Amino acid sequence: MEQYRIPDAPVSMFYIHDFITEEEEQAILQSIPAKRWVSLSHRRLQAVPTRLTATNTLLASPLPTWLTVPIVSRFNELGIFEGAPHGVNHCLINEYLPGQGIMPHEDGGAYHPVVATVSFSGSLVLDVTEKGASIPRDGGADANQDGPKSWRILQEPRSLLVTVGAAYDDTLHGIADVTEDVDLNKHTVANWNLLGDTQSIEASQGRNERTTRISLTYRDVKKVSTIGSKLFGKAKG
Ligand SMILES: O=C(O)CCC(=O)C(=O)O
Repeated sequence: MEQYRIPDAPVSMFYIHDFITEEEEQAILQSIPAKRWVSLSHRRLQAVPTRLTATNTLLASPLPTWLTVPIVSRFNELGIFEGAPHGVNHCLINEYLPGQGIMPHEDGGAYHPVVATVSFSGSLVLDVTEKGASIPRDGGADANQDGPKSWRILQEPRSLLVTVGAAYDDTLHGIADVTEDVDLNKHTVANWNLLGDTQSIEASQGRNERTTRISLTYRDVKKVSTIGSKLFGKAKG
């Protein structure tokens, strides 16, 4: 994974462009159930297999095949969830229209500290901000001696972003509710050198006009109850 490490970001973020092919992207998009969306104020969401309980417990049920093939075997080849007690057992599907986003937040203690996000359709900027002073200060897109540091990570369609360890524990992440990301260049985008296509951004003077973007965030929920598999039986593919 070392070659995919985002150099100026918190020490433990990785970016791989073209993690899936266009054909795989289309097949997965077409498999997302149209009727399971939950509308929130600034995006819509599906939790697979289900939402966590009030005690952050997952009622265990296998993920459907369209979510795991080919993505989870590629995670395994890269060792992304090595050390996670259950491997991948949960996936959140988020959809953002232009002008939608998600408030800065942390994913918290319900999950093993590894998140793997695969992006679909549009590109957008994920804003990552230091929570405290515990991340090594080894440079960054927005270095600031006084306040918390922040980084802009451009997520292209078909890319994978992996957040582990200190980046998981010590930063907040959010997506601005704008219709366009601006001022994108090698100085402001932490993963610029890892992007698949910088030319089109340069050609549009550092602008990324938002279109609908879908993300799949794969995780390992720490607390699992097997009552779920008894209730729901085998997952549908
Ligand atoms: O869509 C994304 O890339 C981020 C999603 C996210 O932050 C979350 O589901 O907690």
